[in-house]
Amino acid sequence: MTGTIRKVNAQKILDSRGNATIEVRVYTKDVVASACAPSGASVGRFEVRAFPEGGVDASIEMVNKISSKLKGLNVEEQNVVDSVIHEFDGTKQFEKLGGNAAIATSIAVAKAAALEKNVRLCEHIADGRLRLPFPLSNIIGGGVHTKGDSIDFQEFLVVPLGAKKFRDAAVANVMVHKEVARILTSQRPHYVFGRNDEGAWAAPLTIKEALEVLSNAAQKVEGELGIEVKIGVDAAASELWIENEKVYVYRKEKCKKSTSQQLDYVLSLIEEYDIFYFEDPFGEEDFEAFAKLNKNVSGRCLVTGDDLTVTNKERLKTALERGSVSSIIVKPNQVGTLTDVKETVTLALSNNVVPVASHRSGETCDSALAHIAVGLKCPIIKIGIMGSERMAKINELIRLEDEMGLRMAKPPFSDS
Ligand code: 2PG
Ligand code: MG
Repeated sequence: MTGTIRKVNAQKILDSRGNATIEVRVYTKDVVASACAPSGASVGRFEVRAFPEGGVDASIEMVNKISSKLKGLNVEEQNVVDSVIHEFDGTKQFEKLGGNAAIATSIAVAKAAALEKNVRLCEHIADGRLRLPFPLSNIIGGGVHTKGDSIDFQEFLVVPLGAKKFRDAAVANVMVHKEVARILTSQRPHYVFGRNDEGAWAAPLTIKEALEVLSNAAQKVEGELGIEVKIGVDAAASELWIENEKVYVYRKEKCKKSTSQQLDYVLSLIEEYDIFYFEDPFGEEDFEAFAKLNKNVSGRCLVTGDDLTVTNKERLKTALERGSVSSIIVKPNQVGTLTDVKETVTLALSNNVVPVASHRSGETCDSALAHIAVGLKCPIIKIGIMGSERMAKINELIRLEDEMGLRMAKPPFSDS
């Protein structure tokens, strides 16, 4: 029958950091579809496990085993496939199969269904009107994505919310990236600058220096293009938190902050630099501190959960009850199946929480994330702007814009 799964298998490939990851292939009579899983470096405690004990090889063995359970199912029935994946694993955290194998299988099935129907992946997973997301791009990087004496916060980002076309938005982010390099090299002519895991500039800066350089570059590009360019931060604060001492440790800046000092500090940065987007300002268990910040900046700055919510519906429910976030990161491999991703995004959207489809620091050239963002109506996609593995998603969105004539999503906090 059309769309019936004949077999599923997997292969060990390398990600953008050169680390092993998994690619899964799904075969029907007429099509073969494959999907690759990325990997994080700042991994949340509540994410599913990327690989089981035994790593990628053990995961591949498991995919060979799940093949007989998926054989005979139809690629159209994503829910059924995803529940078989859950049942087969039997653990909450995908400890047996590994979340990376689970998500790669789930997405490969969706890709096969799209191929069978001769439609694009975003059209297959969508219900309703398709819109293009605004690219939120990492321009200056620190934390665990950057080697050496790196900036204490992980990411300094921009999002060109004034762009009317995705292509213009992507170009704006590229221009900010280039302008930051120009400013840095003119300020420090004797340094050599390099790019980190996500293609962001690695630079010997303090947090405020990074924000200063980023703001200046964003303003310059804003003036040149006439497009509003907002700035954002991912503090990845779980990486700074020391549970025993109940403090955030800023290794580079040589200081420690209690939770209330962290709140004051984040608030002061939002005010001073007009920050539009703030991800993981507190540790992954602190729904309360998130809520205090969210209340203070509501309507002007997105307070985004990543390690806090881990694309998990139950954790999002807790965040909603407490008013902790106005936005959440959507990383498919944090949760393991496309059905889980959809449920989390639907819950977010129906509560006016902005879902931000997101890459991982270790990526592949798979462009499915672009389709997931479009198909599931995420108004923002967090994706770097340099490196082929990031460009694979950017260019896919440019293609979707050109070929399908899609329009941009509505920017958060706007009535347009
Ligand atoms: C993050 C991500 C992506 P990682 O913290 O948001 O930028 O990093 O994939 O290492 O978790
Ligand atoms: Mg993050």
